[in-house]
Amino acid sequence: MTKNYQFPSGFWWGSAASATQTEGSHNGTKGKDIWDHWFETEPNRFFEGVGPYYTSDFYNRFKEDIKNMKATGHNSFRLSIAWARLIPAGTGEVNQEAVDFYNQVINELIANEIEPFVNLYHFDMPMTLQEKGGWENRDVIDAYVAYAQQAFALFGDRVKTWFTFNEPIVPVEAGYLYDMHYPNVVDARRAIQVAYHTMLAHAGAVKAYHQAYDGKIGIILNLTPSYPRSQHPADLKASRIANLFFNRSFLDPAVKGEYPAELIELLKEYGHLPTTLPEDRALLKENTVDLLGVNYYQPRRVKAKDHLPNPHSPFMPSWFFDRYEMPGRNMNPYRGWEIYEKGIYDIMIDLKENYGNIESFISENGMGVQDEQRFIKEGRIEDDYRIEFIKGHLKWLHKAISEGCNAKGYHLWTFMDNWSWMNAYKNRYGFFSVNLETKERTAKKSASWFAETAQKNGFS
Ligand code: BGP
Repeated sequence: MTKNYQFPSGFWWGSAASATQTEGSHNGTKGKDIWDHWFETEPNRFFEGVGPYYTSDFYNRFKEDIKNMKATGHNSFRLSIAWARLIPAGTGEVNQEAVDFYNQVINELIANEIEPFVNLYHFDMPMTLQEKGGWENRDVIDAYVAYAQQAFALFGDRVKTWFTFNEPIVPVEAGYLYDMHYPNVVDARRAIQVAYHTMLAHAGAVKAYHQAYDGKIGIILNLTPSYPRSQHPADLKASRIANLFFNRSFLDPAVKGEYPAELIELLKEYGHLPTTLPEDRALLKENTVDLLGVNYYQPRRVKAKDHLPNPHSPFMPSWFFDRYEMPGRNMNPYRGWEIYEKGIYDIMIDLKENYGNIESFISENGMGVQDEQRFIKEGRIEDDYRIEFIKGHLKWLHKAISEGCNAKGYHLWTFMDNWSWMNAYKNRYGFFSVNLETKERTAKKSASWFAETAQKNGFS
């Protein structure tokens, strides 16, 4: 007998996107951000010569896209505002052209009964502020809060669901530990300061929002559940520390208003506590989130170190654990990420048991695939693998909800194929494919499956 997976009424069906990856139109009034700068200075570093200028052109085609969202069963959609488009110099004057653009997008979504979820920061630091040190500079916290206040004032009458940051750990890891994003620093001390300042900026924006508005504000975290190789105490410890660094370093301050004591102890022991001010503690404690977006792609499999780290090598989170290549794991061969559907359930149970069952939703989940054109039949990409991927994750989300988890929705990454940070257009994630020459959008099979699922509020 086939089981029926029916979701609670009002479940959020939709998808997510970000400004840099979709908007295009960089030649007008938008200020430069770190992506513009990095691509201009090192175009062949990661982008295959295809920079963030070359997008699906949401800037000019959002009406058509929103119509397509409606047809795909969306009742909600997450976009991000490009800080450097709204305030080109990072601080000061607001760009009226940007205000008009975001107003039109928000109004169009609402007119189509799609609730706009607006995220303020998706990896895109304005270049003027990066030149002043970016998140290493405490003044940038004030600049960010002023930007957030500006956005609330401009759009807060209609936008009732806000997010301060998408995956704030990514710029920390990729930009300050692993040399994968600009500014290409490899220095754990600086990374920790960046992470800490980002959380203060987040709390400052939450405070400003709660003081003047009655909607909800949250943060979007990419949670990667840590699974130990075995129940051996050394493996368990390795897994616990990975979880502290990669999940709890943002999850705990965002939801509980304080950092885990074990993380503080560990950083203290190695002389890596960030520079703080006495008032920071109250700011974090008093300004926790109303809801949490969970981006889930892959778990983290870890084991105890095979070899002790060289004590003279620079401090790194990887001092405390090794990655564990679990035999037989199910990999997405294109992106190199493990597909482990149950991870979504484990995250939700953790939120229920350890984080007060905070309201949450899956804010990103998706499958990047190369060369999808080879799956075309009669003019349509038959992406059954994506449908199976979504179904598999939704089943575990359904189970979590049936056990009392406070999960309110599911957003796919992403609505249409888009440009990405390190591999340009190699991996495609969308419900819609985009012809990069003509910008023509074409629905994949998953789009009609999702529309039907959203319409029935479930599947069997
Ligand atoms: C998330 C980001 C998205 C998106 C996605 C897919 O981490 O929030 O911006 O890019 O991952 O990753 P990628 O495009 O690198 O395959």
